[in-house]
This record gives sequence, C-alpha cells and structure tokens, in this order.
Amino acid sequence: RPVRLAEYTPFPFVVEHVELWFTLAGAETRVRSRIRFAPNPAAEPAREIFLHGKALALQWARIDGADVQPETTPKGLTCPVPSGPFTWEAEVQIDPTTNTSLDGLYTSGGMYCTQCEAEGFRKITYYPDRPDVMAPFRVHIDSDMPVKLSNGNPLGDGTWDDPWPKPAYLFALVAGDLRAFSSDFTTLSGRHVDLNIWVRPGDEPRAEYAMDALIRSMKWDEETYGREYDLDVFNIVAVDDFNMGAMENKGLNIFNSKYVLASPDTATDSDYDLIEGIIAHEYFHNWTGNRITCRDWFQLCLKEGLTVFRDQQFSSDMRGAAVKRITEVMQLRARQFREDQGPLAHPVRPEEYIEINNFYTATVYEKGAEVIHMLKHLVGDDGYSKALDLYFDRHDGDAATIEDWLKVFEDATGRDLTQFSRWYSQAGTPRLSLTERFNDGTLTLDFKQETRPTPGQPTKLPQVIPIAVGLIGPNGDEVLPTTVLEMSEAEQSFEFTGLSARPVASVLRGFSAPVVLDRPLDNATRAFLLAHDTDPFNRWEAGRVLGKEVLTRMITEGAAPAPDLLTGLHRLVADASLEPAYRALMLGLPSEDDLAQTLFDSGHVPDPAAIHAARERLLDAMAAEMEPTLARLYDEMETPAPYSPDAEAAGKRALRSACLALLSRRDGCARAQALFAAADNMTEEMAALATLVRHDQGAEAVQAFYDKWRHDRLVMDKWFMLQVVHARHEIMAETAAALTAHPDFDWKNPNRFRSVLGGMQANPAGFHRADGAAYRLYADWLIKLDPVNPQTTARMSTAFETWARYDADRQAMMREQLERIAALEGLSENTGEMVGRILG
Ligand code: DPP
Ligand code: ZN
Repeated sequence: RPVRLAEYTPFPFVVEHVELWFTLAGAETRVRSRIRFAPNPAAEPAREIFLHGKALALQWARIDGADVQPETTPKGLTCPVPSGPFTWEAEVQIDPTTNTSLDGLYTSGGMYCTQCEAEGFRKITYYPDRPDVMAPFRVHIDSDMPVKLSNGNPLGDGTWDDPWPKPAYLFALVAGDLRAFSSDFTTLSGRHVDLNIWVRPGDEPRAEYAMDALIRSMKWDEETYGREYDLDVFNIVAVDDFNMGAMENKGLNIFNSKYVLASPDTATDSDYDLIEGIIAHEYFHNWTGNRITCRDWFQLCLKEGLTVFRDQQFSSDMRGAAVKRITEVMQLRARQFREDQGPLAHPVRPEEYIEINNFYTATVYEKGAEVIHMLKHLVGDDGYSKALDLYFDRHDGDAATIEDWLKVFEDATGRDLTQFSRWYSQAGTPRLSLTERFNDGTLTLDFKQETRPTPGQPTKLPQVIPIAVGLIGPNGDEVLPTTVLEMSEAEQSFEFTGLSARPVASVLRGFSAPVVLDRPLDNATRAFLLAHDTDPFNRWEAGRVLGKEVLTRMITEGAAPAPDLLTGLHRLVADASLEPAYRALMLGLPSEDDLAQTLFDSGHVPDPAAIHAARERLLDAMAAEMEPTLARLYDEMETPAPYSPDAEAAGKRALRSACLALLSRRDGCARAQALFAAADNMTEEMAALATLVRHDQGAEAVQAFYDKWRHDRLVMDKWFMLQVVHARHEIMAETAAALTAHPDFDWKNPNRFRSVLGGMQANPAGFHRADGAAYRLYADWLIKLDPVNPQTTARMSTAFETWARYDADRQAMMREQLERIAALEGLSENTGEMVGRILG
C-alpha cells in the first residue's frame, strides 16, 4: 500500500530528548534507549504510541520505569502511554555483521557504521522514524574499537552530545580502527572547529584534497549565504561499502570512500571534481537539510534540490561557469530527461511511494535544482538573496514543506508563485517549440509549450517558463543582451522592435529552463550561432544540436557527415581564446542514449547498432578533418609535472584526452601506447587505456594495469568499468560476464557491482545487442543482488526504463527480463515497486 502526501498527519508526540547506549559486540550488539516524549500540542491527543522498528529483538521496555509489553509487528510496536509527558526506555539486540543492505547499522571492512536516510534508524532501535520528529541526542558507544564517533560534540570516552534537534535520519555512528587527516577552521563569528577526515590507516594523505574542498565550502557558505557551522567539530568518515555517494549526518558525514580519497596516481580529474562537489553538497546540507529539514519524504526536493543548486553554484565559482553549466545540462539530459520521458516519470515532489528510497532520483535532485535555477531567474539575484535570508530566518529548526519554501519567495518579492508551483507537481519535460517571423524591423518569437502525459497525469497545464534570449546581428555582434522572457500561456509571442536587420535569436541561454527546445533552423544558421553566439552555453548548444541533426540524417537517410559541423567545430577547437575545458566539451557528440531518445521522439525506432555506427563515422570524419590541429593541441596541452588537480590543468588534460581519442583513429594508437607507458597520473593513464581498449589493442595494457593496481579497490573499480564501457559492442556482454566471474568481482560491494553493471548501461549498443544476451546477464545479476542489497538493485533496475523506445523484439526481451524479476518469490519492495512501474 503506497504512502500518500495527502494523508500526512503530525505525530501525536514530541521528542524532548534521546539518549542511546550502544554496546558494539558483533552479532550480539545491544542498543539501549531512553526517550522523553510529551504530547504534541499541534496534534490530536493519543493514548497509545507507535514506534517504528525493523529486525529488532526487543529485550525489554519500560515507561516511566515500569515494565511494559508492547505489541510488536514486523514494522514496529504499539504501546499504551500516559496522558502527559513520559519516558520510554528499551533495549534491543541487532546484528550489524549480517546486515548486507547497508541500511541501518552495519559493518564494512571491520568497522561499524550507519546509514539512516531515509528509514534506516528503525533498524537500530524503536523510534518515531519520520523527519518531522526532531530531538537533541546524546550517544554513548561502548566498543574496543579505537575510534568511536557520533553526531555533535565529543564529551570524551565514546560519548557524544548533539544539541541541535534533528530527525533520526541524520543520526550516525562509526567505530573502527581509523586515522584522521585533521585541520581546523574558525567561523566568521569566531567559533573554532576541529575538522577530521577519518580513513583506514595509510590512507591519510589521500584525504588532503577533500579537506581542502571542505574548508573552501565552509568559507563559501559564509560568504555567499551567510551560513556558519554550528558545532565544535566536523567529522567525515570514508567507508568502502556504501549505497549512495555520501550522507550529511549532523556533524558526522559518512562518505563512500570513492568521493573522499584521492591522489594524483589513483584519482582522475573527474574524481577530484566530484569529490569537491560532494564534499560541498554534504556540508551545505548542514543548513539546507539539517537545520531546516523536511516535514515528510515527499518534500525531499526541499533539501536536495536546494542543496544541489548550492553545490552547483559553488562548483561554478570554483571551476568556471560555462563549463560547469554545460556539464550540468549534459547530466540532466542523460539522467533526468530520460527518467521524465519514460515510465518512471514523477513530479519533483512526488505524491505517493511504496519505498521512499526509490525516489532519490535525478528528478528530485537535478530537476529540483533546475526549478530553483528558474526561480532565481524570475525573481532576480536580489530577490533570491532576500528570499533565502527569510527562509533561514523563518524556518531554522523546522521540518518544512515546499509551500513554506515558495511562501518565502512570495513574501520576500511580492510575486505570486501559484502557477510556478506546477513545476513541483507536474511530471514530464515540457517541449517548447519556437517559430520566428521578421517584418518591418520587428522580430516575433512564437512559442508553444506542451507536456506529454506521464504515468498518472494524463493532462498537463501550462507552466511558467523563463526563456533567456539574446539577439545577434548579421555581423556577429550582439544587438540585444540577454533578457528573460516569461512564458506562462500554452502559446505566447514576444516581439523585438526597431531592428535594422534580421538578427539571429539565441534562445534559452544558459539553459534557463529544463525543457526540450524544438526550433527548426537550417544548418547555416546553427553554424552561425556556433561561430558567434555570445552566450557560451548556447554556443556549445548550437554545436550539440547541429551534431544531433547531422547524426539523425546520417542514421535515417544515410547522409554524409555535414561540412558545416566539421568546419564549425574545427574552428572552435583551434580557437586559443577559448578555455581548453570548453573546447574539450565542444568535441563531445550527443550520446548514443540521447540519440535513441531523439529518434524515438521524431517517430523512428532507434537501432542501437546503427546509432553507434553513425557516431563512429562522424568521429572518424572529425578526426580526418582536424588531424593536424588535434596533433598540435595534443602536444600543447601537455601539463607539467607535478600533477595538479586545479580546473585549469584539468581542462588542458580534458582537451588533450579528447584529441587523443580522435587521433587514435589516425595514428594506430601510437600516442595512446606512449601515453599509457609514460603517464604519471590516473587521468592520463585511464585516457590512454580507454583508447587502447576501444581499438582492441588493450590486452597487454589491461593486464599491466591490473598488476600495478590490484591492491587498490578504488582503482580496480575503474579497471572493471573501463573494460565494459569501452568494449566493442559485439562482445560487451561476454566481456562483462567474464569480469563478473573474476575473483576480484566482489559483487556485494556496491561500487564494484556498479562498475560492471553500470558499465553495461554506459555501452548502449552492447546493452541492447539484438540477441538479448546483455539483458539476460544484467537481469541475472539484479536477481542475485536483490536479497542482499535491495536499494542498489532497485536503483540499477532503471537500465530497463527505456524499453518502450525500441523495436518489438527488444521490447519483448526486456519485458521478459522485467517479468522474470517481478515474479521472484521474496522480491524486495524496493525492486518490486521499480519493476512494476517500469512495466507500467
Ligand atoms: N546522502 C544523500 C545526499 O546527500 C541523501 N541525503 O543527497
Ligand atoms: Zn543531498
């Protein structure tokens, strides 16, 4: 039975204080609790209490010191209670050593750690495990582990006190043989904060970059949002077995070690970039998520959309706005548009769920951030600042809602956001179509918006769409700088008058709204924008759209690669006035998955092998057209030793790697062989290895890489993934199958599992091979993982969400696998819900 937003009721009690005693004793771990409850004045009075609890062996329970015998079920317990305040005490036994779900308290590589979001705390003790119940916690840890950590400030001897009321999902505990990489920070108002990143002995030097990112995040949040840290210590722990990227537990963030540990020889530029962004994200949650949390899980985007938006602003300040925006949009299209256009489409604020863990989605996170991006466009920078100040002022300490969030914008700016709020309730990506007219010095843009039906939402209402537009004159000069048009009707026209010649409009600059723009333009006009658009995002976008159109014609009409595209890209790549990172992005083509969706949208049945082949032909043509330039850039973009992860150096390496990939189509992989032998950093070592594998020249390098790195888990994840992603599509399934039989394929570790299975998804022509071999292999592994780790299984099932795009044979084969999974006895609710929704 689903949980519904409409059925929200407040909890009848408030929790005044929680005290927990942990005795960490392997399979016989004990948790004793003492919880002070009082009636909630904002709720109907209740004579009994319901506490969540899952897989707990209750030893005893008392209310106000007297033994009670609550009624227990697999989901929790119910117990009669006095009419006034009362103290609940209980002791449970749990077994973290066999907890492979990585949810609740579990062990990883000999250490104890927790993951409580969304509903893991109920596997630790009986408690009202819902985000609107907030309380201060004191925690005592009894264990022979040398390091014992929990939330808040240390009182010594394994005791921790967190004065800030928090929901149970922010609880954390860690105990293990750990070492700290330490530093400190003094806040604006003079609070001294000890900073520690806890890692396994020997890994300390690999935490240096994460610490640097943390300090920059703390400073940035003070300068940009006026938000200071509020405890005496901030701890981060790196854990090898983790379902998510990281978790923002109050004062004790827990991270997947992949997003903490980095050294030049083991981490790529993209790893450094991710570490910086995720450290910032979790830190920023301290205000947007922890101090102000969510009333219920339907409001997840309240904290996630906003925190993603904040970490994007931070990364943009650290690494350059244009490149950052382009990569955000690429991600959004790859994950969120794909979700929004398929059977899993759901609103940014969903209205029902069976398993909330299935809603940590690109829609809640990335589209949630885009909605804030639009809000900021609509109310301006000042309006946004005022609204955020009001939000922190008004809601500090609250478990808030999207209504609260929108209200601060209305109160701070005087704007009515009633229609805007549809962005939170309507699923689906709006399609914006544009036609243009020019008459007597007036340019008219006629827009239409349409959102197709999504599951449970057959009809859609018009949304408010901020459309940033600029006009470029025939000589390439900007005749109108960026202005934001506000579209709110289904069809709406905008006029620009007094123009002496017909300009070219640059539309949806900076990707001002998460929509699909459908604008018929000839190649020459697109090439003009590619050469002259003054908005760097749209300049890149012009190349992207042109690339998509050229590829579509190559696939559907057998056309040749268009010279407009080749010469346009060549000119840009050679333009030394543009940042290398930007030029590297220009060399990227639309992904195979993106092309499949585009073909489907225009009424074609996508053929994954044909898409792959067309893309290969276009890449060959690019390499042929640009060879001398690429060869020159390959040499010029070499970065001096020692390696530095900064954005400028990373940008050069990105351009160099892009050149390498194209040049290998001309030079028989000579450069890749040389680079693989000489590289002193993981970025280039991986770039070279990927190129070799792609050209079937990787066997020796793959073995050499293995011999060199087999001791390093994080590097081995890359080794597994790379071989699958870059395998020839004809043999991808066999490659993946062989890797899953490798002795180092520790499939219970989510990172390792994702390296092979995620790699399969990233090789669409291989995944959709006509004989269905990859579908079967993939489903076999989901079936194997589900009883062990339902959360990761459910998330990985999205590989099949695009089944409806394909031909009848592929559809039938994918559905057969989905039905095979759905029919399993004992299938988890997590996977059951996902598979059910995907099947429709
Ligand atoms: N740890 C996840 C995140 O930070 C869930 N809160 O987004
Ligand atoms: Zn988050």
